Amino acid sequence: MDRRRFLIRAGGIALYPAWETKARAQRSNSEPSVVEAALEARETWVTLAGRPAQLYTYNGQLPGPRIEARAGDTLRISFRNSLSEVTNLHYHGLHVSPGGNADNSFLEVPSGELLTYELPIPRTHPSGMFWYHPHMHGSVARQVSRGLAGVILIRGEFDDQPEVRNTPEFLMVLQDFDIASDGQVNEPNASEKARGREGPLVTVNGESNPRVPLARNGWTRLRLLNASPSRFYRLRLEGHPFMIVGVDGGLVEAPFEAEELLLVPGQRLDVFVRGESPLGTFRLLNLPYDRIGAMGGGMTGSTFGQKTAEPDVVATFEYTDAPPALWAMPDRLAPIERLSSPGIRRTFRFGMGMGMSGGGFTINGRLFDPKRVDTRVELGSIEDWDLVNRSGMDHPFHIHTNAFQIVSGNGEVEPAWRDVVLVPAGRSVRIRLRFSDYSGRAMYHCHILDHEDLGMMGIVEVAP
Ligand SMILES: [Cu+2]
Repeated sequence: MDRRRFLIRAGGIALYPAWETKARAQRSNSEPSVVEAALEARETWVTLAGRPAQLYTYNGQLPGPRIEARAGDTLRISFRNSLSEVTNLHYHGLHVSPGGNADNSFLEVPSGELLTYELPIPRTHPSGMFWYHPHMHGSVARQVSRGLAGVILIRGEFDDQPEVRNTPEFLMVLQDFDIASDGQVNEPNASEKARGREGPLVTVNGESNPRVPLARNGWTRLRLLNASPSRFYRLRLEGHPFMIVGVDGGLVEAPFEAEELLLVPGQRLDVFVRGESPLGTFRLLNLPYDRIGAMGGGMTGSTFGQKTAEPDVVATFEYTDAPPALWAMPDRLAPIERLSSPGIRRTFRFGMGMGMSGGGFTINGRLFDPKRVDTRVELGSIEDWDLVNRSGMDHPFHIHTNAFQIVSGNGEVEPAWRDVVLVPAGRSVRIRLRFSDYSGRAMYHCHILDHEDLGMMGIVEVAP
């Protein structure tokens, strides 16, 4: 057993860095257990897209080790910070406590120190794809851009169904990097940070254009995560529509087909691909998307947000012959509760004061202040939040602890719970939130991580 396998153990589950996985069911009837994992953030030379690069990793792996658990389990994560700078962990999308040693983004782990996070996952927690990454204010973009990200899968009834369990499943963690010829990460300048840093090297699980097998006469399940600091992915798979079964941390009510997927930073998608073409290869393309709009034109020396002639190839799917396994996708998955219309409505305006007069990256005109509560809500209450973006750039909004539903404004109105929503430039999106189970303080922010670091973040306090 190598050191990595030895270090990473979980209650009944060995965690290993394989990205092909099966929705395992052996623990479906077992009692909730404690899932233990040891994570160490450290600077490491790794092979990135076939070349050496000096990155930040969890346990030397890119992305970090996959952690699997079920609703009702407790995650116990012994985290060691072996970086030469302060960091911490956020458990993106999990509905767990934002206080104590749980998903508490106010915690800081100094260089050389150890902190044990303990996250009891409610028995009612949805199954889905979540992820962990640093949330150290001011350093989030830099630390994530150097590689710090890992997947947490919560398994549930859907995964336990024999057809789903027997479907090949691939995790695809999308990260982009800007690496110099000496293998060091290039740090962006001020205007690149203002736009949100993007690296020209697009990777899936640390590889450039990996080959992914596609089962002929069967389904292939893809679990996609955008772990990039700023880059949007607009994905199309040649010759194959996607069957979307889940967004962010849960299943949709009714699976639906889409020709393209838009994945903004922080978002996850759970999709199935029907393999019924002749044997061959098909490219997963990243199509142009303009997230900066009019602003980009005023900035020199940048290709960000501009249309390019040739789309990037993110991965290449290659058919493998397999016994027929094209089961009928159910019309209905989990019913999504419709939240009743609330009495409380609030407005959150994204602001970008870019000039000499300052202003910075703000929500409702204010820069993030860790000592200030911006929004006070009641435990158990339902609220509508209007996210207003009159700036010239798209902002993906994320809130910790509680997922929300989209009411109107960006076209994504199929019933689903989400924890990231794109608020396009010049538009407003209304979301409906319920502050369930946990009192305390949590954060909401733009998930373009440079914008978050520059101040586009606020604190909500849930009163018991
Ligand atoms: Cu933003």
